[in-house]
Amino acid sequence: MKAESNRRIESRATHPPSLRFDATSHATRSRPIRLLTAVPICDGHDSAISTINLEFVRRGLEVVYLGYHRSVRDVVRAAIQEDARAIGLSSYNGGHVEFFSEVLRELKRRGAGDIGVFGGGGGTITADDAKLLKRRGVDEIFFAGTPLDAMVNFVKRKYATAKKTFHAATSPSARLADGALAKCLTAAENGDRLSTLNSELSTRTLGVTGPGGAGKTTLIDELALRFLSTHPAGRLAVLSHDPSLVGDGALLGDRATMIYAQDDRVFMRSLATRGHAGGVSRATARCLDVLRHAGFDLVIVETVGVGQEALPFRRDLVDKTVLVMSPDYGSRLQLQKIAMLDAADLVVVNKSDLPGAKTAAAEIRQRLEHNQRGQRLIVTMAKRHRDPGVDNLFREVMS
Ligand code: B12
Repeated sequence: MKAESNRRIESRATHPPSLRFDATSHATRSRPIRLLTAVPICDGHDSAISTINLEFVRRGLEVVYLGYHRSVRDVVRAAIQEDARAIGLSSYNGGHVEFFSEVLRELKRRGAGDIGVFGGGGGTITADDAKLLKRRGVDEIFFAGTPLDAMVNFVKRKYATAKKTFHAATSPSARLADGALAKCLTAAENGDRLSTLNSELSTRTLGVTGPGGAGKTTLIDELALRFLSTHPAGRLAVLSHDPSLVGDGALLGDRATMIYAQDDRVFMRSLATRGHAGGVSRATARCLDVLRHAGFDLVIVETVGVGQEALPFRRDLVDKTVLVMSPDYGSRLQLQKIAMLDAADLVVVNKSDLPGAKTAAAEIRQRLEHNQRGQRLIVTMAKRHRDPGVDNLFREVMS
């Protein structure tokens, strides 16, 4: 089975799918500015950037937060995949001259010199360092005492329009580079016209949903690890959602918890729901189409944290669905009300080290047996390295 699936994947790698997108930009519609923020490697000072992120979101920006202790490579890969207009770095470890400069170099090396770079770091960045960094191409350095308002105004002025716009024309025979794919996804998200060809290749799609805090992102990261190690030539995409229901801003934070998904064979994209309730975005189906046509072997869609009534995956949106629950859902009566327990193909009770996990698994198993739909229950502890429960889940997903 595994050999067969690997053969299929390798043949895709040698014959990449042909793909063409015709995106016409509706320049008049307002779209949130997307930024990527991060704290450099060997630096755990994340309190400044956390405050700044929240203000950016409150003022209508979409902020993909990569977290702290991040390498140049991770920062640049993420900014390109997310089609961010700019990277905001918060640096306190004293290595800012080297780190900011290396980010600029790596962006240019990967053909993404249009992505802006700015940042701050209290009193650790001197005025002379800031001058040097600006000469090298950094757009702005903010010093201690700068009001948040000044930073927001700078971002809205400086990054109001994308420098490089996507029109069309990816070579039909070439596998899309991250940057071109990212621009296609932006076009799909913005409702631009797309035309795709050559849809005969099949991509496995998996939908993962569940309440906030159940451990969906960690579980997906562990699935990514297993995918990468069992499919040496395979490519994985993750489409991850966070809410923007009130206002235009959104904090897209799933990358900050990902470790294994920071790999060159993984393409991750964060989507804000942009006013759409129910767990995914209006653009999810279109973005999934783009990823299917781009020839990924597996695409995992992670919803926002959802409640009892949510059924985020339309009948044909994904091939298989997983509901991730933690054992603390409340009483047995609560279980009767969770709609996804009727719809999911696989149900995972994660955090099996928590008290009550055994009872939870027994109650949920009984609930699923009552459905008589052959739904599988899997018990996991995703935070544990090499958890056998996650191994089982991976086998079920790939079967
Ligand atoms: C809070 C703090 C901590 C907290 C961090 C909590 C956290 N989770 O962030 C704790 C106590 C954990 C800590 C630990 C350490 N710290 Co400390 N810490 C500080 C401190 C006091 C304040 C930094 C801060 O958050 N300021 C609040 C922000 C909002 O204000 P600001 O810095 O002025 O930033 C403004 C602008 O620069 C701008 N800005 C900042 N970032 C960004 C990013 C973007 C995108 C934008 C637009 C703007 C922007 O926004 C602010 C607006 O006014 C500084 C000293 C100082 N006064 O700067 C030391 C300091 C940074 N720490 C220092 C050190 C040495 C350490 C430790 C190594 C100590 C140790 N031996 O363990 C550890 C390392 C921890 C780690 N894992 O990296 C040194 C760094 C020295 C250096 N680089 O040469 C400093 C300078 C203290 C000192 N004088 O020695 N630290």
